[in-house]
Amino acid sequence: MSYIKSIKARQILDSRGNPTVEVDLITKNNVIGRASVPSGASKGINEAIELRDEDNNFFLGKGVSKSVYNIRNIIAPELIGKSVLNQIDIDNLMLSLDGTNNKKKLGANSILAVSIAAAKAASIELNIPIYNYIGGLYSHSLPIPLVNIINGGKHSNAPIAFQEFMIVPTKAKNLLESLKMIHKIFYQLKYILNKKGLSTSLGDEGGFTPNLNGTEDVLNYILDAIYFSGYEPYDEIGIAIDCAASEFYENNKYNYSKFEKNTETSSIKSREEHIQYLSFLINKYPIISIEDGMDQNDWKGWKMLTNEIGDQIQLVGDDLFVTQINKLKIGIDKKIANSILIKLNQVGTLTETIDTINFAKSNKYKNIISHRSGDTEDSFISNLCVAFNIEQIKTGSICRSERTSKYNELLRIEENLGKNSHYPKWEGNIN
Ligand code: 2PG
Ligand code: MG
Repeated sequence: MSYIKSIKARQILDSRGNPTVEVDLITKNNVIGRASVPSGASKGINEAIELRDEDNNFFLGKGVSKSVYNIRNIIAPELIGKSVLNQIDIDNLMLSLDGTNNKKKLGANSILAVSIAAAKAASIELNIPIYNYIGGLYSHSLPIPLVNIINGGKHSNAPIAFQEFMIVPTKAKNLLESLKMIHKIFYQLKYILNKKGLSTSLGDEGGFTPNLNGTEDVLNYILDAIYFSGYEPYDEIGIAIDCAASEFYENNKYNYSKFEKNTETSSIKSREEHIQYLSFLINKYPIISIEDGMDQNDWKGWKMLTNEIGDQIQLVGDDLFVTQINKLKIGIDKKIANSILIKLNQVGTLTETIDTINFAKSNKYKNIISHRSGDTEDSFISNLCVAFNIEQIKTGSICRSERTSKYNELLRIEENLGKNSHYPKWEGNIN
């Protein structure tokens, strides 16, 4: 048996310079599983609670010393001596120690750091890759990346309401070829922006943050970058958008002007007008996926959007489902959206995340594994993708190390799998 000998917890910095939790879980054989947790900016209201110190004299209230304290003094004493190989027991024990329905007592950040560290330590104990430990012997498929190239919304100060504009190689033969295509388009876009005298500085997820004239201007620049790189829109490269609509939903309206001042698309739209606009966009541009097109509480709007375009493109629930099975169940019952974004820290344990992934799969909803806008060098999500042969990953731009750590881990996994690795083509409707 591989027993847990000790658990160390500390504060480290995430990609925005804010403190976050890192855990080293050490077994009797002196194997170390290390994990750190990311943090969102545009959070869903139903996410599991991230515990922060709220002491303005320490990292502007963003310290996580309470979380570290909880790991050291509440979680560790209970887990020490237990087998590291029983992930479900470990996670359930932490759930019962917390005892709340949103992990507000111990903090989802505290619980998740330990949960992932345990899985990593277990895989080292067994001397098998993390993806095999979690997923079993049939874990062999790499995900298609949805790569962020323009950051708007809460992730930058660019005057664009929609939060993320991503490009998606739909028919590459492997991950490296996907990244090569993305690289070409990314630098083509940088060249075009530069030539127009626009900023090429980067936002929170490593995409550009130019002062463009609203949504269609952004999409036109991206389309130019795709064409000038020699690729066919739709056929070779699709566009994915995360509207993060909850961030500009105010008084039952979609208020683009919250982020956009004096742009061509700055406006306040009713639910119907907003849906019509999204529908117009997917007809004009090679958009294959829209995430959080509607506000997290606007179930009526979500239903209308799904009826309108759900059979044409991928509609992803992020803030809507918050990786939680009970929320996803409502969506499935009401036939709302057709895909779910998976973020471990929205729910807080590996076991619950796997439950949600499996539930989505069995109901034919697509899973997309995701980073957070504040992230760390931890590349666990890459292993989670391969563990369950999940076809898509969203982990930011191809620059900034907290983003590339995920792509680099996937490249290592692809190499490790060798001739048994599978790389999917984009399935489903390409608009
Ligand atoms: C999102 C995420 C990740 P955040 O909305 O999908 O891109 O952003 O981590 O800020 O919630
Ligand atoms: Mg989102």
